[in-house]
Amino acid sequence: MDRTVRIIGAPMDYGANRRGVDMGPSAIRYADLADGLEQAGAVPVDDGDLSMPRAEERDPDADQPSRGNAKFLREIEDVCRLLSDRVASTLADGEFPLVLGGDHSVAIGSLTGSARAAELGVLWFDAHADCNTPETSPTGNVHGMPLAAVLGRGTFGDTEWAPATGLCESAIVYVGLRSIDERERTLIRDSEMTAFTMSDIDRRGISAVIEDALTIATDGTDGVHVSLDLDWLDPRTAPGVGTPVRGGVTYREAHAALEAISRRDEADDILRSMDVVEVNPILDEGNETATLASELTASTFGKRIL
Ligand code: 5AB
Ligand code: MN
Ligand code: MN
Ligand code: MN
Repeated sequence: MDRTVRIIGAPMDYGANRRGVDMGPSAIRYADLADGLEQAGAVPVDDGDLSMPRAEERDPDADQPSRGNAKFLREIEDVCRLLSDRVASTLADGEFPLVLGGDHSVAIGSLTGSARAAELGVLWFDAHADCNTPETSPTGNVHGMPLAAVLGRGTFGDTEWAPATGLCESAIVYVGLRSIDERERTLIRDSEMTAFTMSDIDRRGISAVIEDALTIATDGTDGVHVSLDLDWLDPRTAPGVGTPVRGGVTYREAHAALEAISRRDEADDILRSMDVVEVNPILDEGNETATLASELTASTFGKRIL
């Protein structure tokens, strides 16, 4: 399949505790992303990076959306509006949007953009559930809120972009959760989303879990968005992340999962958009987390050992 993959850098760090994760796009590109995509049979086109507003330059008196304690929400909304348009127009041109974060708040832009013209399922690979609202968040960091934001939970319901058109709540599937805040647990239980935790992977194996996840994410949808937070992996394998949690998937399990997606995609053409987020080169060792991000992306697009 000669698929054109448009690489969109989103060096956002407003949603995490700032600094470092904004260098993710460069580090992932440096780790031979374009080569890997070519080896997977795709045609990479690099769009460069979206420009980020500098908080220091903003008018301090301009209206901040008053949504609980969500930090830098105005800056994040501005960037995500741009990103959303970029993702939507990439899809309209028949190309595949690949968003490089940046922190996970960029998913607000990629998901709203991708769901604009399709019923969308989501595979969310993460240690965390990322469904706090400004009211429930223990930190105020928006990278812990993107799913609540696009579903319009809490005060996110007052925004003009939520709930995201086309986003299919019952086709949102978490894989690999192991760190959930108390009120996220309630939100997940009361939602239509499906959550596969690390215990599910322990008991059933990654291959069985990912097959179920794919079936749920594709049920009644036109395509799937893959959101890959590198803290999904065990921190021994992916040390360059801001919020590491012990007990994540191994190198092999991660590859097995993303190769399974590419096989399903070859059969049924399910992949629609993707983001790769939370790589923090300052915390990394020898760019190994960015290298992993690059390799896992190539696997998702069909790069094989043989
Ligand atoms: B990540 C925490 N749940 O809301 C919060 O890395 C952590 O995008 C969020 O998954 C981690 O701040 C966000 C405690
Ligand atoms: Mn995340
Ligand atoms: Mn995470
Ligand atoms: Mn993180």
